[in-house]
Amino acid sequence: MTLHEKKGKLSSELILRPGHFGLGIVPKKKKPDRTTNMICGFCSTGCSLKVHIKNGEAVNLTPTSKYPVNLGMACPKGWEALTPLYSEDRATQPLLINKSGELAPISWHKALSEFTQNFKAVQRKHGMESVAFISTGQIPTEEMAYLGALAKFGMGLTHGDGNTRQCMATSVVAYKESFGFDSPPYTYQDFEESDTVVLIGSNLCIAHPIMWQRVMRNKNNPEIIVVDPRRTETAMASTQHYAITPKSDLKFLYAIAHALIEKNWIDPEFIKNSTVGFQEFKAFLKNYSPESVSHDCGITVKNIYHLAKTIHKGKNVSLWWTMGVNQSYEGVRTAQAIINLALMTGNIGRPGTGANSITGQCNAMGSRLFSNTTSLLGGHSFENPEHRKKVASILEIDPSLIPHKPSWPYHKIIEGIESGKIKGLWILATNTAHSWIHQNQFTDLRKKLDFLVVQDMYPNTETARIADLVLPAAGWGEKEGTFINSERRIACIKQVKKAPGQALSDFRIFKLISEYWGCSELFKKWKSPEDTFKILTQLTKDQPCDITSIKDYKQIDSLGGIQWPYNKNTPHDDPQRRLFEDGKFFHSDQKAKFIFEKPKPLAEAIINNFPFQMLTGRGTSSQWHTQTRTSKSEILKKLYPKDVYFEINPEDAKKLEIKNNEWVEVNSKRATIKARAFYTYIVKSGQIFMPMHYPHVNKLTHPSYDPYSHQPSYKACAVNLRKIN
Ligand SMILES: Nc1nc2c(c(=O)[nH]1)N[C@H]1C(S)=C(S)[C@@H](COP(=O)(O)OP(=O)(O)OC[C@H]3O[C@@H](n4cnc5c(=O)[nH]c(N)nc54)[C@H](O)[C@@H]3O)O[C@H]1N2
Ligand SMILES: Nc1nc2c(c(=O)[nH]1)N[C@H]1C(S)=C(S)[C@@H](COP(=O)(O)OP(=O)(O)OC[C@H]3O[C@@H](n4cnc5c(=O)[nH]c(N)nc54)[C@H](O)[C@@H]3O)O[C@H]1N2
Ligand code: SF4
Ligand SMILES: [Mo]
Repeated sequence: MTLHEKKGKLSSELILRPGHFGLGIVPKKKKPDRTTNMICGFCSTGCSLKVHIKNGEAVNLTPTSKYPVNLGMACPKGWEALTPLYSEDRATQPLLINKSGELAPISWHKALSEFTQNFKAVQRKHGMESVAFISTGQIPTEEMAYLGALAKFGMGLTHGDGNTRQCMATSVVAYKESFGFDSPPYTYQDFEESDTVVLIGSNLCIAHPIMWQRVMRNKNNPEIIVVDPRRTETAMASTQHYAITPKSDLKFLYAIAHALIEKNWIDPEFIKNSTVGFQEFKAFLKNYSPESVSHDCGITVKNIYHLAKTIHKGKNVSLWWTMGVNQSYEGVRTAQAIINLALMTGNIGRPGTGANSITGQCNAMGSRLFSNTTSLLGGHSFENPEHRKKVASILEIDPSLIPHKPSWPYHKIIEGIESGKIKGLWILATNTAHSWIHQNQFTDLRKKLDFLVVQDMYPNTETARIADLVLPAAGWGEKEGTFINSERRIACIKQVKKAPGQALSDFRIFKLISEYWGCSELFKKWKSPEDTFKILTQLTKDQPCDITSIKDYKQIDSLGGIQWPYNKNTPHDDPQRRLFEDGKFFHSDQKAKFIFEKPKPLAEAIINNFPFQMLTGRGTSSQWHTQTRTSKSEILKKLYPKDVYFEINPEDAKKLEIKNNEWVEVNSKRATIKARAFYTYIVKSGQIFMPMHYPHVNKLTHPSYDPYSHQPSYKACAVNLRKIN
């Protein structure tokens, strides 16, 4: 089968419903003793899966039919969620680098002693801040909070960040600045209640297939508008596709705002009552008429007005964005340009509306509130003495243990390795050596570290292979806790299988580390994930994310997940709740802010030697990130191309005499790799697209970042293509 055929086949296989038992797990067809419902451990949609259990072990699963998120549906990854747990290459014992430079098995006692001795030695030699951690949006909130608290209050670390920096940091900053708190306002019901759904830099059909199903269930015959340089599967199913020039979103969105004002298609009442800064924004927009940006965006003036008119005609317009916006050198202002459109047209706080950032990983939203990295537990601030006092008092710890400054973001930690400031690194539940931008830099820098610990389900990830110490972790399905999905819904995961060999849950590993480090006293109340969850609910008191009325896991299960906030003031118990229904935001004046800035040029423009713009992102709905989990399923493997490939417009390929499926050299200023050419009109001439799931892609990407969120600009670098012979 050619790549083309494989991809074509894929779109028709995207969604599998209950009753489709083609995708099962090993072992199957056993009648279960019981079933239990839990949230899927891949994407942030947060589908509920009913796991079938026999003799205490998971034997199969089906999507939960009555859950308000997925309504009985799951995508291929969800159906195959148990398979990666049974894979033979699971990490089953701790491994330590030996004299011959090989990772060799050791006992947990030895592993924990090595962890403690080595990191303490680094701190003694290079200072307390010289050990850092890099974590994830893929472990339960309780584990995330334990890690952040252990690292900062127990081990005395200052710097730690999550892979969520690669993903959600832009939205976090955009919301904080515009609304006063990191607060995606929507509920998934909005997908069905909109009459106009605008998706910006979001390939919902591939990356969030069940959210896409919610759009498909919309009975209003909605306009579906896609703003994406590529004619993606989502764009193909849209009613209007704006194939803008990559990274011209900011100008494009300003031109839409300009047109809305020019035609008086705005909501003055909402602007007056609920926002500040509109007059300044209006003055700023004078320079961004559709005529003046049309050329740069690659969209005709007529079409820019057409989109503005469509937004005006819509009664309930929802605007959604994902990585095409966030992963940009000017992502924060772009996200805020989307927020501005919702504010000026009054499309927020009502059913079917909103300025809605879609999250990526299963618990990225838990990490946003509780990772204790750039913000203090519960969405508090490290710099604020009142916040430190409050958190210390709830945790019953000495306030002086809480650092007075937030962590460095991910790229500063990496730069810290380069400058010799970071000498010890603990990486968990993320695969930095594959997913981090400008990957060669990280692998080179690794040599500068005195001690690298990797905590993962598998000992053979690109990052685990270069570690000094590997700690074997239990995965989703082998432990308990909660995730928070994109629509702020808190839901439970359960233990439905024993972890293999000596692998332990991250929670248990943190507990053991706190004992070996000598700080277990701080965590005496953190006995189990559920005890920890109860402490975390207290930390949210009086915050916009206040969930002090959630009692326990049982209540969460019985209500079909609970969206934050949930407290004595929560107006109703409806399973679908959205924010800002009263037109009041989280800033002290209760108003949302119009925030804007002059667009900047691309960090790496295409030039003669590197004439193609390379975009990256998700390839298929059956591949997950660096593929440590999805590559374990023989079924999922059938749904995507084996070899690394790039999409190329056939006209460009023909000019370069590149044949379909041919191996080609792709080079950027940083590296040269080989990949197969995949002919498709999905990409325009002058662009190529490479999926992130293959280990080569980030050798090419250019390390540039948004200045406010520090999110890497994964979606634009300049490359050249060369025939191999
Ligand atoms: N199957 C699958 N699903 C996933 C994941 C996965 O690995 N596999 N990962 C999850 C995670 S963590 C995340 S963050 C989400 C990501 O979900 P998405 O953001 O939807 O996925 P991407 O493919 O990264 O990027 C979306 C689109 O951005 C477009 N784009 C590139 N440059 C620009 C630009 O300048 N402007 C605009 N408007 N668009 C641009 C790309 O062409 C691409 O189609 O997916 C989640 N879901
Ligand atoms: N070029 C390019 N690069 C990108 C992107 C892009 O669009 N383009 N997208 C970026 C984005 S949005 C993201 S989110 C990142 C994702 O990048 P990563 O976070 O590196 O990707 P994953 O493959 O999900 O890595 C998760 C790791 O955690 C392990 N793991 C899973 N569950 C557990 C657990 O419970 N405990 C422990 N200890 N380990 C566990 C898995 O085996 C795996 O090794 O990639 C980023 N990189
Ligand atoms: S859409 Fe996301 S949460 Fe739902 S089954 Fe697929 S991977 Fe899991
Ligand atoms: Mo992500």
